[in-house]
Amino acid sequence: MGRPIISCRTSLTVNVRSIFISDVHLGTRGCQADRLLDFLRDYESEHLYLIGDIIDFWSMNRGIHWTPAQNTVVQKILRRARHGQKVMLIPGNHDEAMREYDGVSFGDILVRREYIHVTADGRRFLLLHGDEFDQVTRYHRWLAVLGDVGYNLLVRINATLSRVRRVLRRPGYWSLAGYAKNRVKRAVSFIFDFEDSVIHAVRERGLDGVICGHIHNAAVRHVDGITYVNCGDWVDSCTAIVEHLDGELELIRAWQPAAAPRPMESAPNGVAPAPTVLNPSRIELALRDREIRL
Ligand SMILES: [Mn+2]
Repeated sequence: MGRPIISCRTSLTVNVRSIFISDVHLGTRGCQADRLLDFLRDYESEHLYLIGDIIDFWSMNRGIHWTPAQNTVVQKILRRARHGQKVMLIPGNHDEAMREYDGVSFGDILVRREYIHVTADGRRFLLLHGDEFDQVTRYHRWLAVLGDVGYNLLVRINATLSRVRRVLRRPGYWSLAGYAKNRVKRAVSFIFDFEDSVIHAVRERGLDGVICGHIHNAAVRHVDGITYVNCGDWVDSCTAIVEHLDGELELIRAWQPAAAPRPMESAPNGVAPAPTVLNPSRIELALRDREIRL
């Protein structure tokens, strides 16, 4: 036994003021704990903000998928807290039980329902998970849980399809992407609706911006004087936000997927369209979007 030898990492640790991550979904098959560990190895910070859906209790009700790498993630975070980094957990909807512990510290990790972070350059950002602004999880919890089951199933089906595609080395296979593509437009409108309502709320409160998660769609956008920041996720896109020492916020993509073939709009001459690399969170959004219309 023993740890596998990790290939030599050439990158040096980057010191940043803050790290913001969300939607790690520990306890699920989809959680990309290894990539998160790589990221945490590369970035050191004074503040570490965990902005919701870190441990996925919803999914664990149906079965726990807990790997050694996921254990290490928890250990590394606890260690950071022990060594004086300011670690804060802001629960999301998948770890909503933690919301009852607003203001309580667990092993040097402070739990807050929401928090205002002041950047090095003096801007005030509201930190919150963001499900409060998702009409589905807010008003139709059972639909959200249903969508969650469907999402996990689709992710697994798609993983199998990808494997088959690789083995067969052929482009003409039935793809879930086709299924998803029809709904991309509505999924995009879901994202815009979410972002708009978050931005509206932040403006009402007289803040400079917001840093949230929940919709698995990382972004740093400036909209009419408000900075909208989303941490993305560690299930699909492997993204985080860092605040540099001067207060600048940057979106880090810890993993870039191999160049994806461009999706074709139509299938000329009866040839099946080229396979599209599928973004599972888009499916999740599409599912939710469909359910809103039920
Ligand atoms: Mn969430």
